[in-house]
Amino acid sequence: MTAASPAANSAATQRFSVVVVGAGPAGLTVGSILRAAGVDCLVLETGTRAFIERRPRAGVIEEWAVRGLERRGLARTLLERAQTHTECEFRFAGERYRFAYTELTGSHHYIYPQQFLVTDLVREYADVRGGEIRFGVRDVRLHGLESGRPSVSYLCPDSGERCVVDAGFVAGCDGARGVTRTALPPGRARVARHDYGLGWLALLAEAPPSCDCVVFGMHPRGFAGHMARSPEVTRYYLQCPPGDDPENWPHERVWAQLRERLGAAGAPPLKEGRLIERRVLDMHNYVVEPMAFGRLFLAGDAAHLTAPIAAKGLNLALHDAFLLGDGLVAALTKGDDTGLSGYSATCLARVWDYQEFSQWLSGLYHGTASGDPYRAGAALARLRRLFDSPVAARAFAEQYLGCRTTG
Ligand code: RFL
Repeated sequence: MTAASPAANSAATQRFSVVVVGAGPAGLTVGSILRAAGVDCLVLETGTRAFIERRPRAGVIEEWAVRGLERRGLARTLLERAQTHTECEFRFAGERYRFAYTELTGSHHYIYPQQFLVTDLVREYADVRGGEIRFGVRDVRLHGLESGRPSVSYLCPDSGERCVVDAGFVAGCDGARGVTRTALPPGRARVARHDYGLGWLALLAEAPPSCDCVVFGMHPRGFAGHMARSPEVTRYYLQCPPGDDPENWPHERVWAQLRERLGAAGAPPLKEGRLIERRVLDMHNYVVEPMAFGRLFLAGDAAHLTAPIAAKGLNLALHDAFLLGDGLVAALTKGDDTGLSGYSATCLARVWDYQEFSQWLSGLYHGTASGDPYRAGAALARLRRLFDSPVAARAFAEQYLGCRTTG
């Protein structure tokens, strides 16, 4: 929400060089980069610390992103605890096809649950680097963006009073449901949207992984996915109608559908367990262009959404955060604005690359169950090409790992 000026009952105004809205992977990474350079900054978060440290979401992190965290001193625990994956498996027409992407690229994936990463980042930002963070804030509003003297106000959870903070810069890192994106003046930003018209039932099972790698099942009844999260917890996906009610998916139906859609000759049986998360995600994407207005810079899901089809959202959030954190440090400590002025265009190049890959992958995952023999035939051709053509295989591996654009 935008407001011209803060409300009248403001407590004394404070000032920070940067106010970061949102303590997800993007916001905490930006904050940690700023603190490492001695820049004062404030992170505002609507959730509690316990809530953000337990919220399960992503788990597949690309190697370049982990190297980026490592270079900024943010990957120590991740590198000790994360698994590495070098292959994935496609199952279709009753057969298993192993795809060894590390052999083709020299690059691999890390498997590390997002809530572990957020726990590491909040500890590093607040406890180690001494960054200020306010949890449980309400009704965050941005002011003065047009004047070039921004401020951010919010309702304090304890007093209920509206607090005002003057900000040299604002980092909008408040995710897909945040408010900073809506502060862009109409006509100054374009929002490109795509709706896939389908849903995924996202599941977390209290069960060890059933395979040593990510598995994608292309089946006439719909796509199914298997992704390790930890030795005790596994994520599964089942394609379903958009807007479907998770109550339509009781335990027995879920496991029967997973067994059917992921079934293939010689595949080990699925290790079943209690379902600790069952939610329907409607598959849609958006991209805000440009990702900056004056002294407001958007990062992560606040600026662009990629449905979990290609497991890219967290990776893009980290890419934005590296560029934004480094750009803000250069501007604030050296007076060098080059990073900030190129921020939006550099981020968007990778964003659109991943958006296009997500489209391509959606055709491959969902064509078989589309009910349209033309799309089903094309999906099968797309799959076979990965195993018939070394050039196609390498192109896929580069996109899957995000290693083409980083070189
Ligand atoms: P986040 O993580 O949503 O963090 C935003 C933070 O802002 C807070 N907030 C506010 N704070 C202050 N004021 C407001 N008005 C606020 N409104 C919201 C929120 O409480 C939150 O703490 O955004 P960020 O940092 O941009 O990170 C993006 C990623 O979280 C997201 O892209 C990924 O989780 C997407 N994703 C995946 N990405 C991958 O790269 N690999 C994966 O394997 C992967 N799997 C997934 C996923 C997303 C999923 N869901 C639930 C959509 C699997 C799933 C099921």
